Amino acid sequence: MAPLDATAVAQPNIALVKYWGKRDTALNLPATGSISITLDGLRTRTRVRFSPDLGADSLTLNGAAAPEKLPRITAVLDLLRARAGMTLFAEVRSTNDFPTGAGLASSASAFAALVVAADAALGLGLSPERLSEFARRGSGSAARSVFGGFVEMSRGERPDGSDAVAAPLLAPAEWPLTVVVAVTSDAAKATSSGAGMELSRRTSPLYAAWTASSAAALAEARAAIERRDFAALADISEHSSTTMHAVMLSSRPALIYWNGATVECLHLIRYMRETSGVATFSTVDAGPQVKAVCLPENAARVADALRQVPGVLDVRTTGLGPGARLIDPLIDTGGAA
Ligand code: 2P0
Repeated sequence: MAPLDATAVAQPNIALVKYWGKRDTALNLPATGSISITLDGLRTRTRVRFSPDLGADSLTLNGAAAPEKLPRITAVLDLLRARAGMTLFAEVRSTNDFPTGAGLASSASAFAALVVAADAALGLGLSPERLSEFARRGSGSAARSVFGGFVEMSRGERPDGSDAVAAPLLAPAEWPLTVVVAVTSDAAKATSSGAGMELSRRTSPLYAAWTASSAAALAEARAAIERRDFAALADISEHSSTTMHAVMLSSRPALIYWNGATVECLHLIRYMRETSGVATFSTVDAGPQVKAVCLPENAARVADALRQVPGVLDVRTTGLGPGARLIDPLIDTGGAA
């Protein structure tokens, strides 16, 4: 008998080699692969409860009903229900202990936690690879948060998307980097990643060059990670981030996810690396927050410096964390409530 009720925790991830563009929107297949690090500390906790007493799916996010986000959740639940051969509706309760929808990849942890909890509630027992595939249907980056540490997402070649899944490269303890997140806005972004990617694919003159350069960037980053070569990883990661933002900026109309404080943080991180030899590099996603990836011994210095930048609202420091996992809600009350 399936337990029908399960709770999972997942953390966001930050791509070092970015994904920006889809080859199939219906199956949510990425145009390129990507490489990411899964964070510790920023948590999404999701309970999924299927019941014959429910007349529809429902979603509560941070204690408030979130009907606007329900269709994407229901779409993923429908896939899992079909796999399980059952039709019960579900109540989904999710909490984040970090800003939602502002460039901290809340959809990554959200769909990774959802799929892991729903898989257990339905008694499916899916493999990590299949969990990653179902998480991808909710959000491309969520496929990566199924795993911890350094993770590579494959573009995949099959039309059905069964090989567009993530796989672990290194466990967190094998290269324990630290990430300092400078929060420069807590407003939800104006253009969702999905809509932004489609705009870039249709209108940016740089889009073809961006997707064509991906395989070389992935190989370079993979080699740097294998050698634990921070300088090489810094070089390719900053280049992937700024090139993705060049694609965004060259879309029509332009996608400008940065604010003034974002730009000041980018200058500061580069200055610290080039003039003071601090091992840090920047990466920015579809939002105004800046993530400074650091060797652990440099993180406090980077955090102190970013805190001084006008417009920085908050600075959070986190290590690398594990992939999405089930918890016993009666025992594990840590992280997001
Ligand atoms: C990434 N981003 O690789 C890139 C970099 C944002 C910028 O994956 O449409 O929420 O749900 O597949 O995963 C954010 O996009 O997009 C993202 P969908 P997703 O991390």
